[in-house]
Amino acid sequence: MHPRSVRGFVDGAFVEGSAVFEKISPVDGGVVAQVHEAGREEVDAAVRAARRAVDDGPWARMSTPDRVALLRRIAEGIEERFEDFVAAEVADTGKPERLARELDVSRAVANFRQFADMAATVGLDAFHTETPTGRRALNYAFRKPVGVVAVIVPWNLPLLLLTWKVAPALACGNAVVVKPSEETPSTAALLAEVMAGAGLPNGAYNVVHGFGPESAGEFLTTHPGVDAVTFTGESSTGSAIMRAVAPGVTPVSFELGGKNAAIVFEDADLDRAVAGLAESVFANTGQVCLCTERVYVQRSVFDTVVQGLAERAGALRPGRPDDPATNLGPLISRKHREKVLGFYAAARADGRLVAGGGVPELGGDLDGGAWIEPTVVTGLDDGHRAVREEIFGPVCAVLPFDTEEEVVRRANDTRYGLAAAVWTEDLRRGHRVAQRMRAGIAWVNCWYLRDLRSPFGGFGLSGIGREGGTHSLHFYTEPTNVCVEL
Ligand code: NAD
Ligand code: 6OD
Repeated sequence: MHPRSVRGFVDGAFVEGSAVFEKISPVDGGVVAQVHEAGREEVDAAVRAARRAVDDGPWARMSTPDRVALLRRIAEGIEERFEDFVAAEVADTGKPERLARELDVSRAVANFRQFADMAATVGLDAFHTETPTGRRALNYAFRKPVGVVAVIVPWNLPLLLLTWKVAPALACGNAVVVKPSEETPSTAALLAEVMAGAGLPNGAYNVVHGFGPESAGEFLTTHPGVDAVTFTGESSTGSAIMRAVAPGVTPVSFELGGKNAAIVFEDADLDRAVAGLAESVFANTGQVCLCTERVYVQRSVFDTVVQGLAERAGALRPGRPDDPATNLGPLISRKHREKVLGFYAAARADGRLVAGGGVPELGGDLDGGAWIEPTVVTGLDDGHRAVREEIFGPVCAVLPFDTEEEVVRRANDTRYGLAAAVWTEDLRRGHRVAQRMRAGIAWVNCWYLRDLRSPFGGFGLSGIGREGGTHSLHFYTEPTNVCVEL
């Protein structure tokens, strides 16, 4: 197939970059796209276009009901081109088409509808004040867009994570400059077509492509015209961005890495627990920040759970994304596979691989891809690097425990704090343990299920702030408290 050309989008028009790089398919190693990389000048043009859009013109003057209607038209626009989005996401990531349909593109539609609802219904914080000396006043917090928002996102759920930030930013009246991952540029560009078709005024949605350091990511985060940065990606990149924005004291919202624990008590419904655990470990080839990488299992049911997980790993079918039998995609790149294989080697040296551990031979052109076996490890200590560091692949370490107190301590013994899952039929224990998790979300008998109005984010190295529902509203607006003496 001839590689597509993916360009940036600035002030309502597609633009060339200062250089072009190749996007490589993780399925077979072929070139899927020629991507226009934004240099400093192109990034500057995007930020200026966004500034004009928020300061004056049709976007700045648009009423809330019109903005809400526009967000709903964007959702419809994605639905109308649903299969184009699926094809673009699959070409970049290699994920099974079914996953792109059921998760990535569906959630993009839901994100726009969710934040349209929020913008339509949100009220003002107001307080009636009476002082001891008898003065009375009405205080109300009038919310304004924060301004130009830089949106920097990773490659694992490209459109889902991008729209999770772009939808609330636009719902609050901001203009955005989006920097998608260099690995997954395509759906951000396609979304630009939908935005234009829905009637979004020029400059409200801009896309710059490129890498992080010394490329579009750095040029954007160091640009003095950016009023806020919302970022999803690795914790170390979050640190670099914090340093970049420090001179301007620019607000940040960070959704970063995780080393998520699941806890299986002996009273769990084990069939359901093993099915849920397998999904939480292997979904999207383990490339979801919420994926479980540490599984603590009460000793009496340890062997049953290990065997169940190994069977589920062995039953996964890697293959072409359009084959309905495929339920496991490749990793995003050969480079990422080297990193994950390094953890497999360390786990093999110090523990026992009960499933996987290598690279599958799929034959033909697929052997040029970034395929890897889903893997289950036992026999590692809590201090092992495969138990402490984020791997971001289809792998978990399974570790035995004896008591509730012990497992709470061990599960929380991490500098990350994104997600946790508790599997038990004892509801009181489920609530008790979930509440004690030092994590942004703690599931009981489920995984990756949540209301989009609820807070999403992490403790420690897993991030700064929360997004979702009115939590997003707080990040994407600045209030002026108006105090009127009565
Ligand atoms: P990454 O941090 O390498 O890259 C993310 C984005 O940041 C990309 O667009 C990249 O080009 C850009 N970038 C890199 N360096 C930069 C810099 N110095 N300045 C500005 N931009 C820069 O992450 P990744 O490898 O694309 O994604 C995987 C990571 O993302 C994992 O750690 C995963 O846990 C995390 N993640 C977290 C969440 C969450 O919600 N907490 C969600 C998805 C992914
Ligand atoms: O579902 C979401 O809203 C979200 N932010 C998910 C993050 C997944 C990480 O890879």
